Amino acid sequence: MTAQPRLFGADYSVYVRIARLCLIEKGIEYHLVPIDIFADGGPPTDYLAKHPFGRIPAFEHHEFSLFETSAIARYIDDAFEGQQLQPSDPVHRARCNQLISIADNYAYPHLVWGVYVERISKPGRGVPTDEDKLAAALAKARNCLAAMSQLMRDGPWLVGEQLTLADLYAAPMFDYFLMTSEGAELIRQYGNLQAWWTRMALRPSMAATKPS
Ligand SMILES: N[C@@H](CCC(=O)N[C@@H](CS)C(=O)NCC(=O)O)C(=O)O
Repeated sequence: MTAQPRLFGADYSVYVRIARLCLIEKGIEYHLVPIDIFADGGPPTDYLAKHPFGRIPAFEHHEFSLFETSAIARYIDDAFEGQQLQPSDPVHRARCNQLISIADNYAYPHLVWGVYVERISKPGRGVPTDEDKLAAALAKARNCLAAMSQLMRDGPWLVGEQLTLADLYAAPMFDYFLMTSEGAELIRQYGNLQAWWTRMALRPSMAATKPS
């Protein structure tokens, strides 16, 4: 029986970083157990017992094991003391859940895979950028930022006055996206998102989880 929760994954992973941000913002000590999902030959076969879909992260706390980051993040917030990362009133909670869903379904595929991976990650591995895919992803990214900017209004955080899971979901995705010149240029068109990112990037939790 382990006292500290265990998170299985790698520091390059957006979703592992989301879970780590939740743990750090709550002030919870944890073990990061290295699992490289993209290693030659895939992850260790016994990892599939923790995550049958073979993704990262997986999470364990005492005898309880969990996969899927949205469940992990909410469990961390609900099961531990510390600052609440989910609004308690229904309107703000719904907005938080909506932004998490936007991050999962639109920001992750378009900002991270469509833009960052095509523009930076693939060329870094000697694989040419698929310019058509990049152009299509940039159009979707523009749509994503416009929607988020509109939902966020004046901030300072994505859901008003309180840092929430929505911020911790979006930030690792924006971090990769904003490494591209296209991403850096696009966010300048959305003053509230730009100010949010400046605020978010200064948090010690972001520095502590920066991919190596
Ligand atoms: N729905 C999963 C997604 C997790 C996910 O896609 N993780 C990525 C790393 S950021 C991964 O494991 N990718 C491996 C793959 O696609 O095979 C969650 O919310 O935890």
